[in-house]
Amino acid sequence: MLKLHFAPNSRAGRIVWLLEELGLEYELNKMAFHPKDLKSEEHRRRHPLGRVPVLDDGDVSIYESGAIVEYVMARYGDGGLKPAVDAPEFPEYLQWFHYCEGMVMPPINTIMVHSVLLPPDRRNPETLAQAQRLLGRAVAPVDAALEGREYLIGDFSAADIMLGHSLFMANRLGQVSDDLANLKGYVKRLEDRPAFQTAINL
Ligand SMILES: N[C@@H](CCC(=O)N[C@@H](CS)C(=O)NCC(=O)O)C(=O)O
Repeated sequence: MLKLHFAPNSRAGRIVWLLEELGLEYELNKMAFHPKDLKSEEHRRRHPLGRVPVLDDGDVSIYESGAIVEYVMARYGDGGLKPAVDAPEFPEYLQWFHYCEGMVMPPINTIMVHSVLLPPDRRNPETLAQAQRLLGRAVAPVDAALEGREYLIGDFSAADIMLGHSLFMANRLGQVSDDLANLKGYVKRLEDRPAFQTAINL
């Protein structure tokens, strides 16, 4: 059985969300989002940086949320949540799938570090403001792409699990302006999905 190494309020939620959307069975190793669990010797054997998510599948152990999503879909997805390679939506699917870790998560990480994780005396307001500007610029094209669409490529896909999860996090951090009405509505639609609710409430 698939075993997911998980911590709440992390990218590991993407994998729970995916597994729930696909109706797959899995076992959960729920750790605290705390160095005592994530930086333990046991977890560092699974992930050298002591991060989540990590997925075990028999002899396979794999980390990087995007890679895990691709792995699960390829081995167990039965062709779901992804357009066919020759479908017109395929390039855009790839673009938004990778835009998540490539363009949106880097400023979110910096915002987290300089507004939540570091003790107040070590936070840098200039670094924070620069990351907020970068994130604002990164999410604007997503808002434009969502004009007249329910999901990123029309139908719900794994690109929504990747990028949608980041946009949910950005919104929760108060970083999605009310002017971005398409994005606000999109995050709400994602939040209404039962599989998303399961992932976020673990
Ligand atoms: N690019 C990696 C990022 C993994 C990552 O940084 N995970 C965070 C949680 S969202 C983590 O484990 N942080 C713990 C730490 O930095 O100590 C992925 O997509 O899986």
